[in-house]
Amino acid sequence: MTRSDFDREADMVLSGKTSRRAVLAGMVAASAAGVAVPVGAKGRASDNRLWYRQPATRWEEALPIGNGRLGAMVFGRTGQERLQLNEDTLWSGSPYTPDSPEALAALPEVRKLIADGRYKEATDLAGAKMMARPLSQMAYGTLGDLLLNFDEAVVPSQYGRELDLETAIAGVSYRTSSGAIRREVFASVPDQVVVVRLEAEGKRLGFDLAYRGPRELKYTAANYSGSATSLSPAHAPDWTQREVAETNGDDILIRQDGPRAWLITGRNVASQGIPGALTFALRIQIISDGQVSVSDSGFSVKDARAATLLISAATSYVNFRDTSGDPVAIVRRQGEAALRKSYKQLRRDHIEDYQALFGGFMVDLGRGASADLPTDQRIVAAEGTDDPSLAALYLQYARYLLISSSRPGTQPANLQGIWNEGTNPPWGSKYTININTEMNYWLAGPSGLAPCVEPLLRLTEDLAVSGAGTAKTMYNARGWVAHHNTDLWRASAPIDGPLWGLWPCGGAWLCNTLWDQYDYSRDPAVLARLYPLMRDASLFFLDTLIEDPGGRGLITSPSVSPENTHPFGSSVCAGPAMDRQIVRDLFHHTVAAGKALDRDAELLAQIEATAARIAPDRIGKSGQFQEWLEDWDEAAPEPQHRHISHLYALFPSSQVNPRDTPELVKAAQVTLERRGDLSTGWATAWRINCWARTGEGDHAHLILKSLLGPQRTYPNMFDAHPPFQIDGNFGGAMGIMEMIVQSWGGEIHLLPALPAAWPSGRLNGMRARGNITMDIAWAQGKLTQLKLKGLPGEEVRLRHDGELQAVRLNASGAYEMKM
Ligand code: FUC
Repeated sequence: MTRSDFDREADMVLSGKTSRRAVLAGMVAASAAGVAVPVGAKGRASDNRLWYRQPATRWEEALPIGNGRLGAMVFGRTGQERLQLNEDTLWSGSPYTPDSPEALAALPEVRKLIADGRYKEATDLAGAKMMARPLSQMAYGTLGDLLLNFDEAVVPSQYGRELDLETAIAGVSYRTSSGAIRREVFASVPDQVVVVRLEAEGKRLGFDLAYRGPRELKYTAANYSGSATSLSPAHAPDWTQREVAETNGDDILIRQDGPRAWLITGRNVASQGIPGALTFALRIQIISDGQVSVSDSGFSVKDARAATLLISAATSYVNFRDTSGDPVAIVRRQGEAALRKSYKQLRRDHIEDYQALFGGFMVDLGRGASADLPTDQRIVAAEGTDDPSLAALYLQYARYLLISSSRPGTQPANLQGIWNEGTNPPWGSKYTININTEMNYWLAGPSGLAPCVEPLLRLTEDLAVSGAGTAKTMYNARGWVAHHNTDLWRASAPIDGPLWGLWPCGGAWLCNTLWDQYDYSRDPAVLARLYPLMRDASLFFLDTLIEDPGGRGLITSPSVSPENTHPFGSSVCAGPAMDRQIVRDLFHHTVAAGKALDRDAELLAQIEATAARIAPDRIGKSGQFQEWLEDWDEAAPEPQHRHISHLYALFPSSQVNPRDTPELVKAAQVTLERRGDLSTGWATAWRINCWARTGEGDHAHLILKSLLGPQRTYPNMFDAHPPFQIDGNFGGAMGIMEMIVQSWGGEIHLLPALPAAWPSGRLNGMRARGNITMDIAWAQGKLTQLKLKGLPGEEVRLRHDGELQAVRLNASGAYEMKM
């Protein structure tokens, strides 16, 4: 781009014909009035935005942007702007195989100790012989901070900061004595760069750029002490006790890379004795009408009316066994390619790409009194007052977060999506697959984000490779297995200790999650990739399920009911309810998929026969849904434990449902009552979904209110476990949809758990299983409109107010219900 191109563009600003002066003036006036900020927006601001009247002081106030791979937290500060950066493959360590070679020999004895009721001894033996070596997995780390130190210390007025979910752009605007300032930041998928745009009216911009590497960002538990929480110590995050991992970011080198770019390179670090093997590169390119000076030691812009920073980043990660990539070549290529586009073009291409996913889905649950308050104030008010449009915003924000953290070709959303400030994040910011990773993807199919699931499918394909080794080494079994956690290197052995790790169903639950997602889109290409994963996961259970000595059917052993201690001083047991439910689903899905593809008939028959022999669910003496094969629930030491693993059958599965198994639903309600409504963020979200499945909309809504309040939602609307964990955002969003529409058992359930707090509303673009898109509206609690789109001629079964109705889509695949 030539200098004159740039000048012209600087005058045009963002939305086309509007002059920069007019846009800035309008924005500042609007933000002062506490209303619309979006550039180019006409009329009232969209409700799809987060906005604030002050800069972020702490990380949980900063606003996340991301393109699935690159993430940034934008603080919106006025003297020194901070952009905290992430790249989704910057983890510690290198390819490793932690499977214990001593596990197999110990397996029969561990099983026998369990069968004899000697649980503590079984735990000790498994702890000594079966656990991963090393005992912990690798951690996801930060890429460091970019700091923009502005020349002038200003006292800003008319300050506004926002995240526009319609465009996926974070904006900051304020006025100084010499004019208006505007910044925009977004992460582009088509151009693979984070773009920062700065504009000034009246005055000239000047700033220095500084980089703060990961090592300086090492933080400890103390950083979280301010988190609002009423959790009991038993629920407090256990990561605080862990040793602080070594930091990423050794050997940082900063140098000039051409006349207007800076190149920063470094290496990841060793962790738990696994050496580091990744190199990373971060490149910052500047385009400005001002004076730019770049050297090995400094980077500054003076006297500019506008400036654009193009930030590219990469590591040498190729896949979980290959770290031979060339990140410097990648960031140069991406940075130079982006340079060929004008700012306006980069922005337009970004918005077009983003809206292809975000658009077409609309939710309106009504507008309450707090709807026009800044987002942080609405969160504070949410626990006490109904704010239906905050619930709608929460749902759209979750969609935004998934689009921004999980795109075809990237890593899946981890415990923090892709946003992580430190080098010792809670639980390593890994993939915890005994609930958290699965929860991240529940909303994808229903809310029209099927393409965002691809990274989870690819991770599972990797795990089927590493997990085949684990199955052979630890269990001498065919197929593949993954336990309760995995990382960038797809480690699949049990970690942390038997209490948490000795659980063989992580891979199977991933398969079930992928099947459910497939069932929304029915994309044959996904089915072809998924079937072999499910089949081989099934093979593992064909080889390892054992007959319950009490004659109740087939069970897993050893296992745990995730992370919950039974009355015998351990969690280690045989045949917990969740395992039986997960394996039953896995077997049924495998058979359905294999038949659809006309594959492996003999094996499928064996799987089907084995499925029928799995020990059934049981109701205990208090009328509760039994968590274990034995009726231990009453005596378990943590009756309000956050995991509700045995209710997997109710949600996300539909093995237990009000139509077919009302007695078990009643038992599930007894269990939900005993467990209590409040828990960690994700566990609160799971409870909402379960209550919605039982048809208790008001109860689900009551819990939702606590999720939306300041105990469970940070000012930037990130879910608080606490600390920040993204699963609650995704799971809570799913819970909101489940109250309005459910899709299970071959039927679409309309308004199955509508809370009184949302008497009127509309949801457009929601999906049901079978690739059906629907628009639904209601008023005074009654259905007023239903439109469906799907395959021409297809029959769709609708359930509403207890009545079942089969309707047929017309020749163009449409159906409209007449009220
Ligand atoms: C499981 C949960 C914790 C936390 C961690 C990441 O271990 O029990 O609450 O969410 O995953």
